[in-house]
Amino acid sequence: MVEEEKSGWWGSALGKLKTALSRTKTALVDSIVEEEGAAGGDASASGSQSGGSSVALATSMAAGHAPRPVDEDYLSEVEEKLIKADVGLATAETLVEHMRKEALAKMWTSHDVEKFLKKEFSSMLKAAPDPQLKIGGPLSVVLIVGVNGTGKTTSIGKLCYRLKTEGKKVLLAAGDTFRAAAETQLEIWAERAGVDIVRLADGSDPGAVVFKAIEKARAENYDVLIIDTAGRLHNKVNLMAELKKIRSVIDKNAADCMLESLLVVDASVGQNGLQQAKLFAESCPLTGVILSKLDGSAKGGIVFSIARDLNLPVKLVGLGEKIDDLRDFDPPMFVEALFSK
Ligand SMILES: Nc1nc2c(ncn2[C@@H]2O[C@H](COP(=O)(O)OP(=O)(O)O)[C@@H](O)[C@H]2O)c(=O)[nH]1
Ligand SMILES: [Mg+2]
Repeated sequence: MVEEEKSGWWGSALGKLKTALSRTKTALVDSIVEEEGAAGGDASASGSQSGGSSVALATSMAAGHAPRPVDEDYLSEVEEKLIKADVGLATAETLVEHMRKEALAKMWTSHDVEKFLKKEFSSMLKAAPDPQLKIGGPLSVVLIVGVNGTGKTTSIGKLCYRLKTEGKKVLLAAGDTFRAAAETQLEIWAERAGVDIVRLADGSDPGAVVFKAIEKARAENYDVLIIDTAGRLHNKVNLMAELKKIRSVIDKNAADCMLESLLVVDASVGQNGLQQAKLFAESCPLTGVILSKLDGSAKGGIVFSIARDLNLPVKLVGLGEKIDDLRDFDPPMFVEALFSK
């Protein structure tokens, strides 16, 4: 209830966030931190020696459960489950490697694994830059890039609505001039969110659209300019060259503005999204990620590989196709939710 009040108009996305988090919790924590009954092993074989573990062991045995002892079989299951939950191969291997020595020497149980994962997940997210969206100054520019179909235009629509609700004067730039339908789609979102848009003739140079939009935003005192871009051209080289050009128009004409350069990653495509991200980051320095479609089948572990492999913060998460299906990403809350009972 209190959470609902605090969330204000975020209310409807909150339920979807909880559902997404519980799916991630199942894949990333509950399936790994199994108890003896679920694993079918023998609790007495654990002979837990470490101080914390013996207390935990006694407590859960009293409650009729026994934590599972950690052995090589358990460790390889952990690795497999982490990979299935989308944390990525390198991250899964590193986590299990860190765990192995201590776990075997100190006769860890699944309780120790749980504590270890909580600490590691939390520090991975802490190590990435600040997840808060930076909007401020006389004009903020938000550049949105990403592969076709990841959810750029939809995320822009939601973000506009959010900023408009916060009282900001928002302008959109229809920089995906590759397909007329893309510009029309953005226009529909602009109308829904009640914000203005700069659209030039179909097939115009996106650099010209961005130039025009910056000019208008300055002349008419907009607070935020959000730029949509193409996610597919005739080939990748063209696309990356176009993004570089857009970026240089921003750097030349809006160097004094606060800039967010956000990559939209579709959570449901898993680790493929990471490869895409690396490619985009080469042409266009990024400040963060919008993780879209976390409401689908995604298992959410990708949040950790984005932090660890790309050293980027997830700043916003997309939870559906509606205008208010977008939330800030809050790392401590995310980790707490994964380990809540
Ligand atoms: N379920 C769900 N669908 C989304 C989300 N974001 C975008 N979509 C859908 O994904 C499809 C592609 O989105 P679009 O914004 O056109 O992608 P773009 O090509 O990157 O601009 C559309 O059908 C959107 O409705 C999300 O967070 N959740
Ligand atoms: Mg689009």
